[in-house]
Amino acid sequence: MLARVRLATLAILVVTLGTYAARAETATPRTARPSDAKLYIISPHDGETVTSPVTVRFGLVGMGVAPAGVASPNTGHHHLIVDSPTPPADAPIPKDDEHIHFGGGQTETNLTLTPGKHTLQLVLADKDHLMFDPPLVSETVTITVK
Ligand SMILES: [Cu+2]
Repeated sequence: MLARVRLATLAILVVTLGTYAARAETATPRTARPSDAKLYIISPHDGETVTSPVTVRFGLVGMGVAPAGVASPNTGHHHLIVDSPTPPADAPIPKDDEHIHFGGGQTETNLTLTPGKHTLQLVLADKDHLMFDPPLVSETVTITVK
């Protein structure tokens, strides 16, 4: 009886390990980053009422900015997420109106927004547009455009 239980446990373990190995092979490796790095939106502030176009300034501490495609330790480029949830960490950041890449190494932008409420969040990603490990994201800022 005990032997049968052990065999069943072993079978589950083998299946689990096999699944894990398959997943590890297909996942794109993410770049490690300094644990004390911090990403934040300098302006506008959360709750602020602004006029369009709004200047968004990107704040980064403990890491540097490099253009996309450039391999340099502890650097990345900014992504501004507009009116969209934080993108998943297991795929490159999408490139569309809600996920703006600053592959040139820019640290601010002038954003044209429609009147009403909008959310802004920064994500720093590596040269291949992949989030770091662990992800480096800012707090989400909610603004109102007049
Ligand atoms: Cu990018």
